[in-house]
Amino acid sequence: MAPVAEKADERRSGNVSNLKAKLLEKIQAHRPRTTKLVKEQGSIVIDQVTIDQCIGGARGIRSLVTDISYLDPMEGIRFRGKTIPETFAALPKVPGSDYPYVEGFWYFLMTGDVPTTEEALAVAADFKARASVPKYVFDVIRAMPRDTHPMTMFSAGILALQRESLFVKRYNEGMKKTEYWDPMYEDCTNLMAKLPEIAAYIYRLKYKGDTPIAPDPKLDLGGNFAHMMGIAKPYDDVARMYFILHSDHESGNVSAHATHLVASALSDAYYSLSAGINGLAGPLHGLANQEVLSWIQDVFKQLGGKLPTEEELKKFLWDTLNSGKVIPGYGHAVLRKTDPRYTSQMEFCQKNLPDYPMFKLVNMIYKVAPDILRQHGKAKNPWPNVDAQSGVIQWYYGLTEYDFYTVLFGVGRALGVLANITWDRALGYALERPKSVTTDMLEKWAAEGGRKLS
Ligand code: HAX
Repeated sequence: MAPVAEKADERRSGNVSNLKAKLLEKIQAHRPRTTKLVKEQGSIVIDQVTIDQCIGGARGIRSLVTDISYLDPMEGIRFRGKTIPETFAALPKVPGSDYPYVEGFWYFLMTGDVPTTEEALAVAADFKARASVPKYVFDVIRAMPRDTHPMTMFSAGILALQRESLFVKRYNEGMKKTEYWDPMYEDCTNLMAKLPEIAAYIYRLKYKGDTPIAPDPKLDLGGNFAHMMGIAKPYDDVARMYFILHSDHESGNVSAHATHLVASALSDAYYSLSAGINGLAGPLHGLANQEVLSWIQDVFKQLGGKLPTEEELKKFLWDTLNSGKVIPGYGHAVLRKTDPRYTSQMEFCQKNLPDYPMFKLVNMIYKVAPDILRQHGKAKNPWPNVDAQSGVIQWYYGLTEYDFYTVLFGVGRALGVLANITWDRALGYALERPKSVTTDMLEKWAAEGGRKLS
């Protein structure tokens, strides 16, 4: 049974879904596993750290726990144990659509259980009850100069909402640690329900002459997002696919890690997600989808709108590398094969826009870039990541303002990282505080052949 405080929150939020009760069951079943690992098996060694990992961005060090998703270098992402095709196949579909309810995916990420259609619809109803965005959020966004990057507007909009935090309210009133997950869940769900409207508002404000479109309460999250963006079908399916594909990539990537890190200080979901979104805005992370489109446009521009020959394309790729830039959309910190999120989007393109010149160019790049990156000899992974394909689909459906693409990524990424920080609170994960060392220390340990571990 949910505690009385939870019931009050449910009434306030109009929570009509069984998701929260299911989540509580899952949390209660999971807690003894974490407690046993820490109390009885905590000193068992699972990894060691080298100097290049210490200087090189902690790459590969096993020091984070999440059950929401796992990234295998050769296989790619699994959400709650399912590959991307398995996830799409298992979840209940929106009627008349090829893709599932994003709300059902949220249920799946939170609980690990595939929802029934009724359960997905109940989450959709719950989201609708929480979706209204306070006017002051739009006022904050509107107060920014119009040429502000949309990611800055998005992050500011999320941060402005922080005054709504139920976690802060309950924390200040005093609550037990075992209850922390409850207002965290409420904040995360409230935030997730509001993000699509905030994102679409920024789009219409910045690029469509300040003509926001009011939400349609009859539509699911993906359908409503397409409606508020003002883009016709099948963009609703693009939105569903895009949000699900971008949701989570285990916990070590910059946006997920930044969200988790900030939340580990018991900062609420608004502070935490805003931090994660700021990390996503970097060109080596989420902004790469914008960079891909800008690079592709340059190729077309220099050739007067024509597709390049293979030789011309090779030259463009080498020119990019020789000018000290990275090939955007290629390489990955963990993956060592073509990103299955790339493949999934490629399949969408093959079905819906097979003859689109930009899709043809992306396929040409896929044919030649891995060899060039191998010859270049630096990137450990010469294969494309999620960002190499995603902008093309957006462009095809009329979303040509490519500096907005990372905001779309951000709405999707919120699904995974908000589910993660809800579980962080449920399992009482600690304040994150790795140890740093000095260069002198590293040099001394290097000379001694390694740090002496007593
Ligand atoms: N083009 C050129 N050089 C590349 C490269 C690429 N696509 N990918 C990696 N390299 C270079 C690195 O810059 C690095 O060079 P230095 O030794 O001079 O520093 C070297 O190869 C080794 O890097 P790595 O170990 O293979 O890759 P990292 O784990 O350090 O970085 C990145 C992973 C994704 C940041 C990297 O591959 C990259 O910069 N790719 C292009 C940008 C991009 O597509 N980012 C999106 C990634 C997916 C994502 O997070 N989306 O949000």
